[in-house]
Amino acid sequence: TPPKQLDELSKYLSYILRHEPHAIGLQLDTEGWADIDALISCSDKHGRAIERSMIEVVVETNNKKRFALSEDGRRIRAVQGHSSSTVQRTYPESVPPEVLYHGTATRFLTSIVEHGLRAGSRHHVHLSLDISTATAVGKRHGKPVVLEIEALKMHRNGAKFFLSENEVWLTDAVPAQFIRVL
Ligand code: HQG
Repeated sequence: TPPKQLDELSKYLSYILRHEPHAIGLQLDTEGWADIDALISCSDKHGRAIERSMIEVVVETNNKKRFALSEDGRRIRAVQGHSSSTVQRTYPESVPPEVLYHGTATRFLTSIVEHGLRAGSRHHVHLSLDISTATAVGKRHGKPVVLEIEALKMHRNGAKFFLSENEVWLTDAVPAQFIRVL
């Protein structure tokens, strides 16, 4: 399968498994799992032919490890990034490093400095371990700017942090006092 086709399938899976399973009449459980046979047949009914082997290749080769298969290989889920309200994934709580980074666009700065970081339509604020990843995330929204977050200090103040299987740090919100614009 050509890389472009895999990339396209990855985007489709992100859309369905994070945001709009109902667009194809697919059911996710609260932990975000979808039955792969159901995903294939729902997709088929909506004009998209997917082979199981292609799904497996996407799960394995995806650059950000966005998807995971269940141990029995029958189910698939997005690892993070959900906005769908049926999904209420739980993540292991972790103690964050001293600082984490958040990439955003300059046009959001005024609001972020005033209100702090909010999860918006997703379930969590997403934070990165390094500046280059954060810069790439910020570019998706416009002229990128990176924010340094005093994660450990937040944690000591009672904020919970979660680490997803693909190394994305998640927290509910970041108050403005813990944010420094780089
Ligand atoms: C901004 C990608 C104004 C926030 C990435 C961001 C990530 C505010 C945007 C994952 C705000 C939300 C998530 C406030 C936050 N006022 N703007 N108070 N608080 N914002 O896409 O973090 O490649 O929902 O800065 O790698 O950009 O898809 O979140 O710019 O891990 O796997 O509101 O998505 O992963 O945008 O990206 P998003 P995000 P994938």
